Amino acid sequence: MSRLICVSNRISVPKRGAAPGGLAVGVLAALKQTGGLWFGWGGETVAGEPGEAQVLTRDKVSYATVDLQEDDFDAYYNGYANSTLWPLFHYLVARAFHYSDEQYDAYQRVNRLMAERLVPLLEEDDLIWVHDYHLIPLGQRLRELGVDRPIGFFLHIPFPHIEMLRVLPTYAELLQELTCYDVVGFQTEDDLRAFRSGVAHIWGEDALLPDGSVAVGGRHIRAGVFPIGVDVDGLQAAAEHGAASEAVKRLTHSLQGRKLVIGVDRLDYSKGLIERFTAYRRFLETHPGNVGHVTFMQIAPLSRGDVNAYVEIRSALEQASGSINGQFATADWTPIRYLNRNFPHAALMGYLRVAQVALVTPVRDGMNLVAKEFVVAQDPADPGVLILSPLAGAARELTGALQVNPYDTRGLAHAMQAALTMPLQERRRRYTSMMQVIRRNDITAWHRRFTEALAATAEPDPSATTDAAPASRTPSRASVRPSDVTPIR
Ligand code: ADQ
Repeated sequence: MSRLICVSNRISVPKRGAAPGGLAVGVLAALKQTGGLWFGWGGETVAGEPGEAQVLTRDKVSYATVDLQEDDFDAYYNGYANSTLWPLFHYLVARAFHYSDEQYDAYQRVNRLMAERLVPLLEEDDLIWVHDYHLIPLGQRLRELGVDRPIGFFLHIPFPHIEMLRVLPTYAELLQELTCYDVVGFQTEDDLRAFRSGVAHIWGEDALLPDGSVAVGGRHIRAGVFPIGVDVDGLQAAAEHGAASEAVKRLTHSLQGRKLVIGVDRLDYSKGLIERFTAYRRFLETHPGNVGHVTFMQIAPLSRGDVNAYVEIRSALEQASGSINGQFATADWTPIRYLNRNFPHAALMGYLRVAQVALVTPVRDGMNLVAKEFVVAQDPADPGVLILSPLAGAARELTGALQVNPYDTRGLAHAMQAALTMPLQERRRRYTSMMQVIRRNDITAWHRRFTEALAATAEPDPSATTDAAPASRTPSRASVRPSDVTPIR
């Protein structure tokens, strides 16, 4: 059986306490089931040329960490990855987009370094699975270094339609890099369609094959939808256990019988937190019977604190929560509890279980695992209600949620009232329908479907185009012919 190699920007070596994030949760769950190697940045920067990867093995999983060069890190991570690609892919160009050639060059250098440090660790039968927008060029760099194994790429965040993507000066290179993989995976059909719009823009409609794959430069690339899921049984057990913990008991005791509305998100402008706070204020204003009877707890650990847009959103949220509390609080009630902290996952699941309502209202999100985690955490006999943005990938699957546009302040306020007063029978019906799809698309289904698709590319492909060179996976760079850019940079 092939060994699975997962590659991501940042890796979570056990005990070092990595920041939480959906990608880390998903990759670790996959590797714990199959065994294999997780390769990525270990969190250290160095002044000179970074050395070889350091490998540490725990149980079935090996963790290989590389250092990054100090001078490149900021431009690669805070710059091109998180101030260019992140806002662009979330359709938030006006809010936070910035482009610089220097940052793009650093992004390319880091990808080259990662490829060079990964190659010595590879074995003959490996399947290589690259994760997320930080590492889009990695596949092409590995091919240039002679790697001939199947290489797949999964994008955890949304993929923008070509009309948004081509705001990026380097969009043609980005599409070319994606077509160097054997499998390219997205969270939803919408993302896949958007990718196909980019392929058609550069290579023409003929490059789009009916089964969703694309044919570029004589190569056949499987492009598909692989919605990420959660470990249902593990999370259910954690939620039950967490709900009985001292921490959760202290929370419920402090609520004094009030209903709990909860939000759990990394502090990120894509998560719709400002809009959510505004809607909660509107809810208290327009449904005054709830004043003093509902508590909204928003957990939002800080992330990407070196990026300006994140400093701004943090300060805006502090201001908004302070102002709402100032307007409505009484001597014995605080309307918003706003916590910038990480919690052990079991505690978090316990908090989700005791909440009556969850607000998952991103203005754009690849999937959003918290939406699925909230549903799984519920007591089936008395489940809470999920209010979900239709702009989250999860909305495609969780049709049993109350779906409201995150910018619709009045609609969100109404939904909060409807959720808090929803009859038990309707809550159970919605919960049951959502659990069915969450179970079907759980974390095991996600990595099994992806790795099977990747392994299948190691077999001879009967549907490959006739001009394909069967012995080589190496794509031809000359195949990029965008209509409105010069491909040579
Ligand atoms: P994220 O943007 O990080 O992930 P999300 O999918 O919600 O968003 O995952 C966050 C994870 O971190 C969840 O498992 C959550 O429980 C955990 N978490 C959040 N706050 C926490 C806290 N305070 N303490 C402990 N744990 C916390 C990216 C994409 C998403 C996509 C995922 C997975 O942006 O759209 O769903 O990857 O592909």
